[in-house]
Amino acid sequence: MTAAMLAKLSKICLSSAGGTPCTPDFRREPLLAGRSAGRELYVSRENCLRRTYMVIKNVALETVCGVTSTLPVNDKIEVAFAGKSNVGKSSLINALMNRKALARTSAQPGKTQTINFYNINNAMYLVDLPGYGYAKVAQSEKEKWGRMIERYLQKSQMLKAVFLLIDIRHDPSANDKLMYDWILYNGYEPIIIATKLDKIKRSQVQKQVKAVREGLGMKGGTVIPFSAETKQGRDEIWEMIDAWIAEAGAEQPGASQR
Ligand SMILES: Nc1nc2c(ncn2[C@@H]2O[C@H](COP(=O)(O)OP(=O)(O)O)[C@@H](O)[C@H]2O)c(=O)[nH]1
Ligand SMILES: [Mg+2]
Repeated sequence: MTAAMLAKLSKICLSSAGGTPCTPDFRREPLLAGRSAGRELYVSRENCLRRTYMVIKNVALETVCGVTSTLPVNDKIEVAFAGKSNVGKSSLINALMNRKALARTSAQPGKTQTINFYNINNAMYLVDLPGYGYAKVAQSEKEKWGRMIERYLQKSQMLKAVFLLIDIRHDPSANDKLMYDWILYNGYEPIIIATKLDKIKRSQVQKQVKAVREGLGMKGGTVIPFSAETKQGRDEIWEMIDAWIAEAGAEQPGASQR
C-alpha cells in the first residue's frame, strides 16, 4: 500500500459497526456444461436444473475481534462484508443466515467496533467488518481500525471474497470508492451489493446500478441489488458463496430448504 493510500485510508471514519429444494434423493453431481464459467453447477440425478444452496442448520457468532484481539486462524473459507455504517450489513448477514436478529442491526450507527465471525454449519464464515463513515469516532480510533481491517484483508488465509455494500439510492461516496480501491489493492475484486432495493422504484434500478458502477469506477465485476425486506438477491449471493465452498472442497449438507 502506498503512503498516499494509507494517509487517505486513515481518514476513513470507521464506526461499527434458498434455495429451491430438489428431489429427496438429490445427489451432487457436476454438470459438465456448467463448468464454462470456471465453476461447476450441480444437478440432481433427475437432471433437475434447479440449483441447491446451503441449508442453514447451525449459525453462531464464534469470534468477536476488538482492536487488540488476535485474528482467528480458521480452516473454513471466509467471506467478508464491508460498507459504511448503516448501509445494511447486519441486515444482510441476518438475511443470509435466515435469522431475524443474530447480527445486530441498529438505526444508531457506530456502535459495534468489532470484526464478527459467524460460523455457518461449520462449513464457512460470514465476516462482518466494522462500518466506516461514522463521524463521532476519534481519528486515532479510525486509524487503529483501518490497520486492523488491513491486517485482516492481508493476513487471512481463508478469505475468499469481499462484498462491498453500497446503498442503491445514493451515488457511492469518496469513502466507498476508497474502500473499493483498497479491497482491490489487497488482491480481491469486490462484489458489490446494492442494498435497500425495496426503497426505490423498479424503474430506477438499472439507472442506480449504473451510477454505482460509475461512481466506483468499476471496469467489470458484479453488482447484486439486494433487499433485506423482500430478500431479493439473497439466493444469488448464496449461489456465489456455495460455489466457493464447493471449490474449497468443504463438505456441504444435503439439499433441502434453507
Ligand atoms: N427498507 C430497508 N431497510 C433496510 C434494509 N437493510 C437495512 N435496513 C435498515 O437500515 C438500518 C441500518 O441497517 P443495519 O443492518 O444495522 O446496517 P449496518 O450498520 O450496515 O449493519 C436499519 O434500520 C435497517 O432496518 C433494506 O434492505 N431495506
Ligand atoms: Mg451492523
